Formats: sequence, structure tokens, C-alpha cells
Amino acid sequence: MSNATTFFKKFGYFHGCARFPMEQINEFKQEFDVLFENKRRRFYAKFKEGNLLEANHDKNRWNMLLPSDSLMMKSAFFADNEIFDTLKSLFTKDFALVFFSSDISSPGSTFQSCHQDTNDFAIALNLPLVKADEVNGATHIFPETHRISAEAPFTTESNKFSDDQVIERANLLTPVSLDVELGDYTLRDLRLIHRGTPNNSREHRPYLSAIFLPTHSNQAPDFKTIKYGLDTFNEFKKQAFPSGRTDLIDYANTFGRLIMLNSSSDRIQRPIPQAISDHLPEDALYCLRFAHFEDEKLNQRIDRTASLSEKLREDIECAKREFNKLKNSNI
Ligand SMILES: O=C(O)CCC(=O)C(=O)O
Ligand SMILES: [Fe+2]
Repeated sequence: MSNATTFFKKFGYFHGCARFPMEQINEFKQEFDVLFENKRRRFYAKFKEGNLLEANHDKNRWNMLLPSDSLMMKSAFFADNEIFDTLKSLFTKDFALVFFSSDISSPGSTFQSCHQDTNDFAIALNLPLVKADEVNGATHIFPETHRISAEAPFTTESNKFSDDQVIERANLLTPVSLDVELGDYTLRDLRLIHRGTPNNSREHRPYLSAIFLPTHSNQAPDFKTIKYGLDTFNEFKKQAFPSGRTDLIDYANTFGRLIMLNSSSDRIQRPIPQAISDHLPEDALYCLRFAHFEDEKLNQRIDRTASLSEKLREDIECAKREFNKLKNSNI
């Protein structure tokens, strides 16, 4: 077992130092800054009215999916040899890159409550585009909390901790600030307790964020049903953000994530251009096998079944009813 794997199993994270060349990170940063500026402009134009968050989640925090037609995708940094080997040894079975995204803590962000991203085993790869520390909001982590207790062995089983239990566990421990330099990367078990911290600088703090999940088969719903789910997500956002209601915004964001989780990919409305896929190494194509490609033969690897499509359609209809109920409830 590599050092990275052993460390990760014990502590729930791994910090890889100076893995990526500075020039590459700077290129990513240049590309990212333009995308992020455009995203914020579009967001404010659409949702400024009544939006109390000033951002798309929590206080001054953003998630932004990254485009398929980008240097960041073409570079396949998420399937770097050292990282891919660690992922392979931690998942032991099949896995996929489900979210190709970014987490930005903007000036004025505040402490998040201590949380797990999920109760289920999954891994986040973060690539910081700026050096991060306690001034600009490096993430706080609580080492070893991905396991159900300090004595328990590493497993990939889900845990059942509630939000309150997670906070109780964290209250007994001291967090570590996961400070990072340009060129570093981190891997984090999504079950590990952590929190975003305030960004007291004047600059945004962007991390590229690639989320890998275990997969159990090469089956998924069809593109048409997934697109229906994503259209519904957009409809929820249109109603949630201008209302300024965080319950509706959280519902919409959670629903969007669920659609992508059900699809094992966030790349359905962002098909990967052939000019990019022709350059992707085999390991990257493996991680992205649930994505939508311009190159039809790459789409043939997944079996898009009627039963999964039907099940997803039912879930979407149910979510629409629940969203409307929530919207009409008095708060
Ligand atoms: O960006 C960060 O530092 C952490 C954000 C986070 O944990 C979250 O939004 O779930
Ligand atoms: Fe988180």
C-alpha cells in the first residue's frame, strides 16, 4: 500500500505536496477567473432581487461546475498517475468522476457548521488555485472522523450520523487547518467532518473540486430523463433564489445534486467535445464513462435502461410536488 493510501485510511484525507507545476496552476487560474467572473455576473443579473446570500450557497460561498471545453478538462489533472493509483486502491471496485466542479470561499464568508458532505464513502480531490491558510479560509478538518470511532478500522460502509451527532463529535475534537500551497492537492473522504472557514482576505479562494463516487454497475437512466431532471432543477432555482428563502434554495441545490448523483455524472448537458476526448488518457476516460460525449462510441459504454429512467422520472415528479408544498408553506 502506498503512503498516501495508508495515511488516507487512518486520517480520512491526504495532502499531496508540489505535485503540479506552477505554470499549469497559473493557466488554470487564468481560465477559472474568467469563468467565475461570468458566472457571478449572470447570477447577479438573474437573482439579485431578494437574494440574501449574495452567492449560490451559504454566506458568500460558491459552487461552480467547470466546463467540458476547458484546459482544466483537457489536462485530465483529476486522473494524474499518483492520484489515480491512490483512488484505485481506496475504492477497490469501480468508481467514477461525478462532479467536475469548484468550491469558492469569497471575502466575507463565515464559518460553516461542522458537517460531513455525505454519510457515504466518496472522495473529493481539491486543487487549490491560490495558496490557502487561516487568513483566506483554508478548510478545517477533523482527522479520523471518517471512521465511526478512533478505534474502528477503515471501511467503505456508510455511517448513520445525524447532523447533531456530527456536531457533538466535532465538539470533542480540535480541527486542523488544511493549509495548501500552489501545486498541492488534497484528497478528502466525504464522510470526514470538516467546515469552511471565514475568508478575511480581499481575494476569492477557489479550489477545483473533483468528486469521485463508487459505482455498482455500468447502468444509468437515459439522457432525456436526466435532462428533464436538470430542467426541473433550473425551474426550482428560478423560484428559490429570488424568494430569498434558504429552505427553498437548499432544496433546489440538493435536488440538482441528486439528479447528477443518479446520473453518476454532471456532464449530461455539458457534452465533452471530441477535440477534448481525443486527448484524454485512458484513466480519465474511465473516470468519465458516465458523461455525455460528442463522440458517440464513448457513450456506448453505459447501458441506459428503461427501469432506471422510469424510477428517476417518478423521483422528479415527487420532488416537484414536495417543492411546491414547501413553497406554499408558511414560514
Ligand atoms: O470550501 C471549503 O473550504 C469547504 C466548503 C464545504 O465544505 C462545503 O461547502 O461543503
Ligand atoms: Fe463540505
